[in-house]
Amino acid sequence: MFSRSIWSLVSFATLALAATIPKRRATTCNGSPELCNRSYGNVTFIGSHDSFAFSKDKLALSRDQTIDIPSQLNLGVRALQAQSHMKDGVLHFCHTSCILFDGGSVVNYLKTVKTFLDANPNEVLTLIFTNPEGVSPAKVWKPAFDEAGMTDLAFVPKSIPVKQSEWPTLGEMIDSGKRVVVFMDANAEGPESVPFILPEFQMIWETPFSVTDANFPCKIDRSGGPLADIDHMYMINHSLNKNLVPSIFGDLFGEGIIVSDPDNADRTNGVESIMANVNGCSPLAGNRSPNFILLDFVEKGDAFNVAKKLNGLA
Ligand SMILES: *[C@@H]1O[C@H](CO)[C@@H](O)[C@H](O)[C@H]1NC(C)=O
Ligand SMILES: *[C@@H]1O[C@H](CO)[C@@H](O)[C@H](O)[C@H]1NC(C)=O
Ligand SMILES: CC(=O)N[C@H]1CO[C@H](CO)[C@@H](O)[C@@H]1O
Repeated sequence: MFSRSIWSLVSFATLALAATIPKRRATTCNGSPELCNRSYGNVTFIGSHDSFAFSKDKLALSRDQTIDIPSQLNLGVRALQAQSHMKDGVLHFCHTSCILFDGGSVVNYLKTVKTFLDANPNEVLTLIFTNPEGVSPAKVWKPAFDEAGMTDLAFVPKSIPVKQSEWPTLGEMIDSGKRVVVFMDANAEGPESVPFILPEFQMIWETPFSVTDANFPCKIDRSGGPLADIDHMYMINHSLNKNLVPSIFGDLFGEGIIVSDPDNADRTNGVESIMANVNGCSPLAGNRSPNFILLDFVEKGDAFNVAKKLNGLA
C-alpha cells in the first residue's frame, strides 16, 4: 500500500517534470525558418534523376549526373531518385541494366546518404526508388535500410495514402527524427510491404518520362487511386533527352536510342524552361507548384533559385 502510493507520487512527479522541460524545436528547416511551419506536401524540392548514375566521363552515355551524391546533397538536392536491380543476389542501383551503369550496392548508397543526414540534422529528405523487378520490401529493402542505419529516420504515416494537404510540417518531421520519406514505384503494397516504404503513385503523380520535346507539354502520366489526382503531390520529370538515332532509321531501332543531353542541361535546368513546365502543370494541380522537380545534371542551370522562388523564399 505504502510503496504503491510512493510509486504513483514518483510517476506523477516525473510527468510533471517532463511537461515543464520544453521540447527541442527546430528553428531552421531545410535551410530556412519559414519552412519549419510548412507542410511537407506544400514544399518544392529539387530532385536528382538517377542520382547514382554520376560520372565525369563524357563518353559514359548512361550517366545522368556529373557530381557524386554528397555533392548533390550539398548543392541542395532534397529528393534522390534511383533505379534498383538485383546483381549476384545483392540489391544494386543500376541504370536500365548493371552492365550499362552499376552504381554499387543500395546499402553503400544509403550509408553515404546517412552520413549527410547525420551531419545535417535539420534536413528533410525524400528517396524515390524504382523497383522494376518487384524486389520484396520486407525481405530485401528493409534489411538494406537496417544495415545502413536508416530505418529509424524513415517517416511512417498514421495511415496510407496521405493526402497532399495532410502531411506534417517539416518542423514536426525534424523534431520527431522521422525526416526521410521513402517512396517506391512498384510492389510497395502487398503482403511483403513495410510501413516506411510508401507506394509512390497513391500519393504522387508524375509527368511522362524520356521526354524529347523541349516544350515539356504537361500531362498526368503515372498516378494511382484511391485518392483523386488533385489530392496527390506531383513530380515533374524535367529532363530532356536526345535521340541518337535519326528518325529516318527509327524503324530499325523502335523508338530510337534515347539518352540524356548534358549539352542542353544549362537551358533545360534554367529558369525559363523549368517555369514553362511548372506553369503547364500547375493548372492540373489546383494551381500548386510541383513538389518534386526531377533533373539530370543538377549542378547546371538555376534550379535551386527557382525552388526558392516557388517556395516563396526569394
Ligand atoms: C504556421 O504558424 C501559424 C502561426 O503560429 C499558424 O497559424 C499556422 O497554422 C501554421 N501553419 C502550419 C502549416 O502549421
Ligand atoms: C504551397 O501553397 C502555396 C499557397 O497556396 C502555393 O502557392 C504553392 O504553389 C504551394 N506549393 C506546393 C509545392 O504545394
Ligand atoms: C526521364 C526521366 O526523368 N524519367 C524518370 C521519371 O521519374 C521516374 C521516377 O519515378 C523514373 O522512373 C523515370 O526514369
